Amino acid sequence: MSDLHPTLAGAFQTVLDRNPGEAEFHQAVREVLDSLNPVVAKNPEYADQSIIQRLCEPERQLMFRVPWTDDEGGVRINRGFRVEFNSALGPYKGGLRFHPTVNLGIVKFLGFEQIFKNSLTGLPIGGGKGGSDFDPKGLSDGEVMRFCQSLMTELYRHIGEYTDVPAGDIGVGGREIGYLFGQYKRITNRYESGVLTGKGLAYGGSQVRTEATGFGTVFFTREMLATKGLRISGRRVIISGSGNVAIYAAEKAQELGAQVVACSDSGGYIVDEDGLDIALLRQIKEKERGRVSDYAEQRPNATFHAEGSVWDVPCEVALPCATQNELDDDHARSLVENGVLAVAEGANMPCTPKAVEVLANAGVLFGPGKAANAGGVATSALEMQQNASRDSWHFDHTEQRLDQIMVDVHARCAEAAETYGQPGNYVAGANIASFIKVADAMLSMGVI
Ligand code: NDP
Ligand code: 2IT
Repeated sequence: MSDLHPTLAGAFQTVLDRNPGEAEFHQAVREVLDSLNPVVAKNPEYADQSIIQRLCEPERQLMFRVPWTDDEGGVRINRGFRVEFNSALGPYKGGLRFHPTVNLGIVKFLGFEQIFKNSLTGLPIGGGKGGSDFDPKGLSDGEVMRFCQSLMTELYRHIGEYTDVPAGDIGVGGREIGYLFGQYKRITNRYESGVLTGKGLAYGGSQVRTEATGFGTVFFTREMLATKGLRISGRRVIISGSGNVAIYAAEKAQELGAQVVACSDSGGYIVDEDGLDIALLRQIKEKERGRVSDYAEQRPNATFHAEGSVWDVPCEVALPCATQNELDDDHARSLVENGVLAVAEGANMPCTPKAVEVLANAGVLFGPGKAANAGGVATSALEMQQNASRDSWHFDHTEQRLDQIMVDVHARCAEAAETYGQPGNYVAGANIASFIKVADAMLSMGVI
């Protein structure tokens, strides 16, 4: 951590005072502010009009009760959230997370990250996030449907294609978005396709949205490696998680010739020296809603490990694609000792600040989440474009758009890092490039 410019230090203190106990939110804010010293020093206008303070205060925070009935007839209560963080660049945009660990601080950290990520895409989307402490694991489709309908019965009044456009995140995939869209359509009596993204292909979804976050993370990794004259082809890759982001990161890495040998879930990790069988993994995770341990049982050379960490598996490229703070400084040291060349965050803030420091000191290429996983939300914006024009693009065309967006995100980060004297530092580059665009938009619009 650096010593902060007085404006940044003041803004950070306000965040600590005003949001007690929200450790992940503090962490996300601090990481951005740590990059902004040279920006504020060079451009004093960004210290004016309380731009930094305003950026750290959500425009609107919604919290509501979500009652639903389980299959036994019992009434259950969850808490729903939507934090509409910043709309300087466009309608609030960001996913919904359903996981028992969700609370206001988690949603604020994710919403804050989303402002900068969305700015980096170059597309007209503001930042927001939402979700619930609902745990879909082990519930029937009917229970998940009733929960989604209840959540939308409150959420519908706050969202809209020009206002706030939710999508998926942990625990929210195609099934949940379908139920949410159905209830929105029913309550409003409007077929407003652009109100949610990640929809099914049959009703206004975009090709490549399912794959986009994982594919984009691998495209970003490819770009980072290329700056050192390296290729991903032939490299040994490990991935954490085995959900939406992890599966499609693995698929694209394999398609580009890498050997993907490990992935995980909250129960442990698997190693498959034959290279992951993605079709089998998808069958188990997406269709059967099973565990990685089930995968190990069905593959002759795969092993399941309930103890230890996936980060102890030797690799050249590591892609954390599960959750926040899942890769700490000990894990980072283990990766470095095993010769890792590049780490790209498919998840949001999976590496702790100390882990990032260890990787940076060892000269490992490091792609922060707000850049490396921006392909998901970027393709959501492409879905909004298709919905607005009542059009639907082919897979190859959409994937080419995503690839170019990731090339551009990489270039924006690299250029800002260079301009502000930190070549190769993608953390600084991502924070600076994205901040400048949002701050310029906010300055233009006056004090609102
Ligand atoms: P999924 O729900 O599809 O998968 C999540 C995966 O991470 C599962 O394997 C899950 O294991 C594991 N996981 C979740 N929480 C924990 C935990 N506390 N400890 C250990 N493992 C955990 O989610 P996604 O793949 O969509 O999201 C993964 C990450 O990527 C998140 O950080 C999300 O914010 C980020 N992201 C997602 C985008 C998207 O488009 N979906 C876009 C950009 C970022 P288990 O099943 O055992 O819980
Ligand atoms: O963290 C993220 O960028 C997402 N969960 C995707 C958000 C979106 O609106 O597609």
